Amino acid sequence: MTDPNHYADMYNAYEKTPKKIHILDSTLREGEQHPGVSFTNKQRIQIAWMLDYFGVDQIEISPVVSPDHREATKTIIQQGLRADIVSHGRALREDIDTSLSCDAKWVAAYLGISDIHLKDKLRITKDEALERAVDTVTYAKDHGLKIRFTVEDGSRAEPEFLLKLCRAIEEAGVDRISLPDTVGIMRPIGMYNFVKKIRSEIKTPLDVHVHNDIGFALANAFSACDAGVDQIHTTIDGIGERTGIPALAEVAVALTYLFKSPNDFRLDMLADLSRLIEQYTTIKPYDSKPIVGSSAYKHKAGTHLAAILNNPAAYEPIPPRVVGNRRKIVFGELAGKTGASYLMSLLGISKDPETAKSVAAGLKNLRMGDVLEIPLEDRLERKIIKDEKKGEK
Ligand code: HCA
Ligand code: CU
Repeated sequence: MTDPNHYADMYNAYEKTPKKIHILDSTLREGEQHPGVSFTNKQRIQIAWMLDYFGVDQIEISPVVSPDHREATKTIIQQGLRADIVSHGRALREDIDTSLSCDAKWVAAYLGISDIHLKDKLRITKDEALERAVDTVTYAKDHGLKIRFTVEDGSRAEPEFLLKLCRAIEEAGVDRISLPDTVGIMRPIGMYNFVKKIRSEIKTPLDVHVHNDIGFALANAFSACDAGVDQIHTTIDGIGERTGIPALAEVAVALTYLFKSPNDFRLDMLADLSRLIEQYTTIKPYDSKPIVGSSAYKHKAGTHLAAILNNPAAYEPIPPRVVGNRRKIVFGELAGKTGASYLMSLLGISKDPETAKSVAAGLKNLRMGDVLEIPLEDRLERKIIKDEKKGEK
């Protein structure tokens, strides 16, 4: 049989030599802007290590928010991780100085450039903003730093001014530009047009940073990739200001399976990364959260169970083992004959179609909804476990 995803892959039309898309994880910066989230320095260091081991390309943290954060930034930079540590702050010399005091090699500077941010937040003119942007980039370059510049609220900024500013910082030697949809107002085609406009004139590598206010963040991030960005910002579980940004798990899985972007992510850490954040924040991801949610690999309806017991790929895009999650089947009023007969075989009751039917009817009569959930490994997994047990003997 061909790969069950073969025709879907055809529609997804990934390129013959797919582009490498990088991940910047901002759990330690954007993530800490989520209400109720504040990590200890020990936790920050552990999270950085785990993200690095997982395989993200850049890890963002802000040393300017508190002395504690400055300490954490310094320590994480000292660890010599494989990922770049990006020290985030405002587009001001003093924030670059703070990053320098942490021995940062990479910095990020943000400046609101939409009319509303210029007028009602920063109270500066367009010319002053331009000057500040160029000054910040020049200052960072003069100090031997790599710098990403964020045109905050860029999706709502006047396009000609946005381009003018991008040209000016490119001229000043900026290494990356982050294009954010700060208030999550874009739809995928809009994001595509926005990025395309910049891409057609600017050669500097681009990041995409998109908020999820209306639920389009993940889709917008990938539209931006189609239009030419090569790095997506994520956080574990998508935590961040308000409704957050794309979740690391969803981005990493989509890059691997839907974009075929070459990478060496350890996807099997995804469920554990989510649990770690849950433990440190007490924010539990909702059950149906893609990839890491507790229901992401549960199967319930009788027709689904019948198929899953034969071949889980019938109702799963990728196996749970790949992302560190577990498959479970739910027995109850929807289990049907196949579900009932499987349950009987598990209980050691010899099954015949008639009894299975009565058990299925009995499960309905109980009127208890879902009665029982059990983990279900696929055949390959069972074989691996068996082989491992053999090896132990
Ligand atoms: C912020 C704004 C920001 C910056 C994004 C970036 C946004 O909270 O500082 O630096 O790429 O959403 O615009 O998170
Ligand atoms: Cu943001």
